[in-house]
This record gives sequence, structure tokens and C-alpha cells, in this order.
Amino acid sequence: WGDDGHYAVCKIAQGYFEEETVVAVKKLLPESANGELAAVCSWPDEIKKLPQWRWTSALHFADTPDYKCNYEYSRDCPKDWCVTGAIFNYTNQLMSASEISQSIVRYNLTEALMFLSHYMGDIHQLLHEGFIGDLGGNKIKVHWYNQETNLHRVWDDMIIESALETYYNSSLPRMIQALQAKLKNGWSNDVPSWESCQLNQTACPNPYASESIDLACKYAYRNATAGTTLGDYYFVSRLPVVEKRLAQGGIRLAATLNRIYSTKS
Ligand code: DCM
Ligand code: DCM
Ligand code: DCM
Ligand code: ZN
Ligand code: ZN
Repeated sequence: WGDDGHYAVCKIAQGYFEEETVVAVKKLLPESANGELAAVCSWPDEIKKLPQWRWTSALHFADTPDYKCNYEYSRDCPKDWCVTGAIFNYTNQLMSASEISQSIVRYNLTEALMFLSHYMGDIHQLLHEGFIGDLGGNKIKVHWYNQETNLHRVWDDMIIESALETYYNSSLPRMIQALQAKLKNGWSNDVPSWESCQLNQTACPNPYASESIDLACKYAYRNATAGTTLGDYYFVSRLPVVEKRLAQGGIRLAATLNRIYSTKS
């Protein structure tokens, strides 16, 4: 996602934090965040091109084989070096430090929190599990209305930008409020299943990656080959998918952090 998508995911997550999570997150946030996780959720994108952070740039996605439309950890996350592996890794770092017995903290936990929060957003962007051959849609040049762009950017930014202009008076807070309302109404019965993880697991990103590439084949790549002009039909039919993925990302980030910081055994 672009900045707006990451902000929305983290803002939604904040509303589902349990008490212990609120306290733990507040302790780790940098001053610049002003107590808001959402304020720092784009940080991994800001730093990924700097020489000392270049190693993180492949952790934003897990590309999958062309036209397979499925995801497998062992095949698509070699040496754990992908968004799924990164979510496991930063969850483990935050877990090991949250255990009281652990007196030596070996990691920068502020960075770990910001990476986990960002990557939990990215894994829900369908084209972050897109095909290797087109770099998750980056190589597919399309027009978004009359603007030249690529299919990846349509899903990172353009659908959200057009939604803000068309439905939310260009206000991101209003769009977030609408998603929060859907979580309380239309999606309320789905939320428990979104939150749940296999027995004893703290993070479970593999199913999220599988969902993303499945939906990418059904919605993102469909009718969007190179040179296509995407307009009203594509926008109106894909926006519900984007909105649901932002909401799921927020719910699952909160659920994961709640499991990390829960004192219940
Ligand atoms: N894992 C791994 N290699 C795999 C699958 C998983 O290293 N092929 C790791 C990542 C997690 C843990 O195992 O830390 C649990 O993964 P899973 O959810 O796949 O059981
Ligand atoms: N990206 C991806 N798969 C790739 C390469 C990049 O999903 N193989 C994503 C990461 C960014 C966007 O595409 O969200 C643009 O990448 P970059 O900023 O590295 O050009
Ligand atoms: N959708 C999705 N994930 C699914 C199934 C559907 O994101 N597993 C998309 C298709 C719909 C939108 O989300 O356009 C809303 O779906 P629903 O009304 O089933 O919640
Ligand atoms: Zn992206
Ligand atoms: Zn990213």
C-alpha cells in the first residue's frame, strides 16, 4: 500500500488493541508518533531505498509463480526472505522481549513494531503476492482513467485515492470511519475468524498471503492486461475488495499484537 493504505490499516488496528497492547505499543513508539501507531506505519517505505536499509526492500512482498494463483511458504519465501517470513521474524522479536524472563533485549523493538505493522498491511495488498514475472504488477503498464501508471500502483494507491475523491470528500479519516462502521455492522460476524490463528500460533501470515494471490487472480489481474485503460467498471468492482483487505489487515495486526502482549497464558 501507499501511505493512505498503511495509515488506514494501523488506525483500524489501534481501535482493537487490548489494554496491555495499548501500554506496550505506547512505550515503543518514537516521540515523532505522538502516541499514534498509524503515524509511523509508512516508515519502512521511507527508509527502504537508503543504503543501510536496502536489505529490507524485499521484505515487503512474496511474489508467486506466474499464473499459479497460489502461495507456498517453502517455495515463495526462500530463506524466510519475504513478507511472510518478516512477519514471523518481527513477531518473534517482540515476543521474546515481552517475556518477563528475558532480561537482555537484543533487538530494536521500536523498529520491530514499525516493520510488523507495515508488513501486516502489505501482505493484504493482493499484488504483494503477485506474479514474479511482472514484479507483482509493476511491469504491467495501464491507464488509470487518463493517467499513465502500472497495475501495482493502481492497487497500492489509485483505487484508494479515487475512493477518497469520489465518496469521502478527499478525507482519509472519513474513509476510515466508514470501514470502522462496516466492521461493526456488515463484517461483525467475520471479525472473529479474521482474528483467529492456528492453535498456539502468535502470527499466522501464510493464509493471508494465500488469500491475496487468490484474490489477485480473480480481481487484480482480471481484465487488466498491459495497455488496458481501467476506469469506472474496474474501480467500482474492485474498491470493495480493497476496503475489505484494509479492514482485515487492521484486525489481524491488532489480533497479533494482542497475542504478543497478552499476559493470559
Ligand atoms: N517456517 C519455516 N519454513 C517453512 C514454514 C514455516 O521456516 N517452510 C517457520 C516460520 C514460522 C514457523 O515456521 O516461524 C511456523 O510456520 P507455519 O505457520 O507455516 O507453521
Ligand atoms: N513490489 C512487489 N514485488 C516486486 C517488486 C516490488 O510487490 N517484485 C512492490 C513493492 C512496492 C512496489 O511494488 O510496494 C514498488 O516497488 P519499488 O518501490 O521497489 O519499486
Ligand atoms: N471478497 C474478498 N475476500 C473474499 C471474498 C470476497 O475480499 N474471501 C471481496 C469480493 C467482494 C467484497 O470482498 O467484492 C465483499 O465481499 P463480501 O460481501 O463477501 O464480504
Ligand atoms: Zn506495493
Ligand atoms: Zn511496503
